[in-house]
Amino acid sequence: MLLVKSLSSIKRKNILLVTHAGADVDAICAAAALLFPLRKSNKAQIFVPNHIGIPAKKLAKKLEIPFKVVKKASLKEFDCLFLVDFNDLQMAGGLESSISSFKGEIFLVDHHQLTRKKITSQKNTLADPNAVASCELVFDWLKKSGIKIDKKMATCLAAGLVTDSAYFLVATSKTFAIMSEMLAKSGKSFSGLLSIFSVPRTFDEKIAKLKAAKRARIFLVSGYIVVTSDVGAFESDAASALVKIGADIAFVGDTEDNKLRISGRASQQIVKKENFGLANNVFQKLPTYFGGSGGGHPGAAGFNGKGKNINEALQKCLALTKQFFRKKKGFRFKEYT
Ligand SMILES: [Mn+2]
Repeated sequence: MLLVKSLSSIKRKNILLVTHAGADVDAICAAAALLFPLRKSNKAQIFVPNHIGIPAKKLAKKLEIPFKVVKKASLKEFDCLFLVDFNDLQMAGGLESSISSFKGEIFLVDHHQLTRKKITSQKNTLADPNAVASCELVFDWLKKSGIKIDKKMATCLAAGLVTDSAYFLVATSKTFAIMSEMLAKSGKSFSGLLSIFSVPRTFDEKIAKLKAAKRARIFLVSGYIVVTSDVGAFESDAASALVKIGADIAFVGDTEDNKLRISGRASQQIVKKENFGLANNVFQKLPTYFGGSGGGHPGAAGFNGKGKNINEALQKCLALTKQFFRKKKGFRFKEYT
C-alpha cells in the first residue's frame, strides 16, 4: 500500500525536517516523530519557518523537541529534506526559495489537498488528503519501516491526531485505532495528553471572536448559512467560532499593508452532504484574483494574498461559494439584514 521508501534505509545523512510556516501541533509532532528515529543513524534537525503556533511551542518545550525558528536559511549543508505537513511551497514561508533550489533528495509527508505543482518525485511522497493528520501518515511510515515507536514518539503522534481531527470530529475508525495504541504507549491519560498543548484562551482571542460575531454579514445560500466577517487577528479561531454558533460556512479575513489574509471554516455536514470543499471550491481559486496562495482541507482552509479591500475579497469567497451551489438543484440566495 505504501510505496514510499523505508525510513530505516536512510543512513549517515545530514537531514533537515521542515514544517510549514507557523507550525501547528500536528506539524511539529509529525516532524518530531520522524526526527527521533532518524537521529539514530543520521544527523537530523527541525526548522520551523517564520514562527511557531503557541500550543505547538508549549508542547515542544514540554516534550523537549529541539527545533529552530528560521526566517531564511541556506540549506546547502543538508543531504536531504523532509517536508512535513505541507505540499505547497508557499507554505514554507521564508524557506520557499531555498527549498525550491535545493539539489538533494526531498521527502514529503502531508495530508492537505494536493496542489498541482509537485515538489518531489512520487516515490518520495507520502501524501493523502483523506488522512486526518500528518501524524497518521507518519505512524504508517514508521510501522512500514519497522521502527519501534517509543513513549515520546507515541505522545507526539497522539497529540497530532487529537488536534488535527478537531478533537475527533473528523476522525475515522483508523484514527481511533491509532489513537488507542499511541495513548496506551504514551502512558498518559487523555486529559494528561491534552494538558501538554492546551493553552488558556487569551483576552485578545476572546475579543477577536466576539468582534467577528458582531461584524458578521449573514447570507442564505441554498439551504445553508454563509457568514463573512473581518477582524484584525485570530481569523481562523473566529471562523471556527462562527461555525460553532450556527454558520455552515464562515469566511473571516483581514488586510494590513496591502496583505490579505482569509480563513475559512465549514461544518462537517456541508462537506459530507454537499461534497463542498473550502480548499477546492474557494481557496485554491483566490490566487487568480488576488495573487498569493490558498489551500487547506475541505472543512478548514486559508489564503494569503495581496490587496487593500477585505470586503472585496470576502465577497469573492461568497461568490465562489454561490457558484458551487448554483450548479445544484433549488439554488436560492439572500442576505439577512
Ligand atoms: Mn496537519
